[in-house]
Amino acid sequence: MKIAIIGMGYVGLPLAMVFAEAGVEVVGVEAAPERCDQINAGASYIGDVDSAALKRMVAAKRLAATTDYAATETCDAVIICLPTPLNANREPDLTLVKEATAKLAGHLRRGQLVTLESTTYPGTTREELAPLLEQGSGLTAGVDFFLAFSPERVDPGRTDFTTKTTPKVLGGLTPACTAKAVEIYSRALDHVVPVSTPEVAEMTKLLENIFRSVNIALVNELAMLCDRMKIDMWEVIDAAATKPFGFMRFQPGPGLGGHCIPIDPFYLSWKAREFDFWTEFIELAGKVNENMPYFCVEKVHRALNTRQKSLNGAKVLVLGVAYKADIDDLRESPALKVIRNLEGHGAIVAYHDPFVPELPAFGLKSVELNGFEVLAGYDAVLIVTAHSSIDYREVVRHAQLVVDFRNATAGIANDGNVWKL
Ligand code: SAJ
Repeated sequence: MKIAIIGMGYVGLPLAMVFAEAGVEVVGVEAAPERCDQINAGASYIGDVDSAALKRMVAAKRLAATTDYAATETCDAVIICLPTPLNANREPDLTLVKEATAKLAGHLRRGQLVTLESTTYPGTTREELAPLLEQGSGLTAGVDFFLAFSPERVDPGRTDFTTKTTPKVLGGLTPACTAKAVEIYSRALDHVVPVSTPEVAEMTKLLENIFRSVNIALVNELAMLCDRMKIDMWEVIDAAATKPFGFMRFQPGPGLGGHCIPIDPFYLSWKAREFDFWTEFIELAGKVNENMPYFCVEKVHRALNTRQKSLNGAKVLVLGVAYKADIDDLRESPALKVIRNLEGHGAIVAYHDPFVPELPAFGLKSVELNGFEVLAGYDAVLIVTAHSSIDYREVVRHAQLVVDFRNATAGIANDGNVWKL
């Protein structure tokens, strides 16, 4: 068996490795020549892919990368793993997927399977990809070639569930397309979950991520209420989490970051309008989550005020700017909105993040904590992303004032110098 994977990013390269390690020959079709060179040299640029393992697959001629779509012609399957962002008007942007599909169509062969893995609205596979592939090849989807959707479920940095071990949903244009996708993916993945149509598979991924966005917004809204009612929301969540059934812990924070949760729900709300349907939960969750960076800055305002200090002119250190703990990804990070908002109020902002050496957009470099003494020189230290490598006991011990948006200081005794979201 030989497969092609279009897009050697945080989804495509791990998937390529799983197929290669299962004995399948894989060709990665990647637009960036330098990435092709790195892959062919066995040098991984994706945290979840070990360079030594990559080098072994390349040496065994089970994995190679190219910019040339002609390489797909000899493959049994072609899997598309490309970004699906929102455009400036926060509408779905399928440009990359459509351009790749049009290029692929010129090389499509009878009997091949094409699978889209990029998160998108229900109907994309049938309404957008099928016509593009048919027009470019003269072949008919579901008759001459197989077509399916299979949502990616990659969580970068996670080790308990990996690309190989996470159940994989597959929905084909026809039952034969689904069966072909099951045959191909079962060669490499531990669990495949066939569903009846691409739309079911497309909607499955959106439900998964909207579920998170809405529940995070719920705890964010209750955190703002608890702030006003002087109730410790973190204690409430810990107590609620003792319920062994019917409850799932989510935590308030400074907002939603990442390339999935802040983006994916709006693919569905956009499509829903075509059906005269308003996805109010998605919109409301977006509004609540988008407000969190501003709520957090207002909290800093109040904390400084209790020390007769104004935000204007205050020296503020932000601890953690990545969008979530223990990774280096800045995409949609709420920390960036917090910093911009603080500076807008006249604060003098610095940051420390062991994973992010600099923030060119702000002209900032991560400051070294060394012995933590440096923290005493700031009017406020904000825990925006709680990387596990930082000793928060030392932070509380040295900082004049800590505003903790992640409950990283839970259980650490303090002299009243800690405010929590
Ligand atoms: N966040 C909160 N409170 C929470 C959980 C998350 O404020 O209780 C924030 C995070 O700080 C982050 C954002 O939301 O800024 C997103 O966090 P996330 O834990 O959802 O992490 P992501 O964005 O990496 O989501 C990915 C998704 N994976 C895929 O789309 C394949 C998501 O479906 C996974 O459920 C999630 O990882 C996960 O469980 O880690």
